[in-house]
Amino acid sequence: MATYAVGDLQGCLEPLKCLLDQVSFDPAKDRLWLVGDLVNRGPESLQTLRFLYSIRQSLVCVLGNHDLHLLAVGHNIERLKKGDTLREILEAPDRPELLEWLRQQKLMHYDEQRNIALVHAGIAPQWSLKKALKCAAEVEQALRDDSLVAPYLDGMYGNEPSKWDNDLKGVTRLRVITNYFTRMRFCTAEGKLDLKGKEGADTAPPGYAPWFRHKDRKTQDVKIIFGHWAALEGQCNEPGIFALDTGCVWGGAMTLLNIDTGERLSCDCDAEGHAKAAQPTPHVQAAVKR
Ligand SMILES: [Mn+2]
Repeated sequence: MATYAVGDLQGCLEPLKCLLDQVSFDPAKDRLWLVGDLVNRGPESLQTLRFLYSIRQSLVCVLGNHDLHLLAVGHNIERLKKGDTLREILEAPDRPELLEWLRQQKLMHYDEQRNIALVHAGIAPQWSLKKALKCAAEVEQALRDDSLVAPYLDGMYGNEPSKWDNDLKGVTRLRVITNYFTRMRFCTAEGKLDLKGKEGADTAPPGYAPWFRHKDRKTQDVKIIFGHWAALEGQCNEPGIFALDTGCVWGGAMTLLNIDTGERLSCDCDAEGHAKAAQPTPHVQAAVKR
């Protein structure tokens, strides 16, 4: 039995299958962790979601901003945006079960035995592990609650308030939690978010830094696997922090990490997010271990 984590899929099914083939992934024995942004932008969002649903017993999955956007559109709260490739899901006969499965997923997974956390964007530097799990659970409960899901998705959009405060209430509180887990890249040491910057780790505005780089970050003793930040190109040079978004949908690659050995494989993609044709062996990158 092996456990793998894969970076943002964004509806790119070919590179995912290429990677799973390379490790002879067996859903009956192996486990696959996904950092979220399962759909959107890429060529096969519906087929990707159907494939994941078919192996759902073998998955650990956290939600990304694109997955939450799909849920908001699916609940008639938000409209499709330019560049979205989600219509095929919304018009699919199996839309109800796919979206229902999606909204049961978490914002944060923590594997106690391995001391590894899985999140889409990151964990707020001022939050302990316990605090982060508690905050994630607040959003997860709202998503699963038939009477709270619509107000949550409706209130989820927006960049303000830019900083956590224990006294925040209602959907505002849930919005800030969601922004940390699914959209964060740069923040201050106190956790004030800058949600505009999308470039590399060295492009932080003055006073800001990548969330994982703050010296007093309270989850430094926890390994963290995350996606969302394609400009990092899978590298963050921070012990115990594993960046897996390598921009498959932008002509980059999709990355798979064997969680227990630290071995990484990648599958190169073309500009449309398909696996590049000639790819006899994926690149085996340097093992990344703490
Ligand atoms: Mn994302």
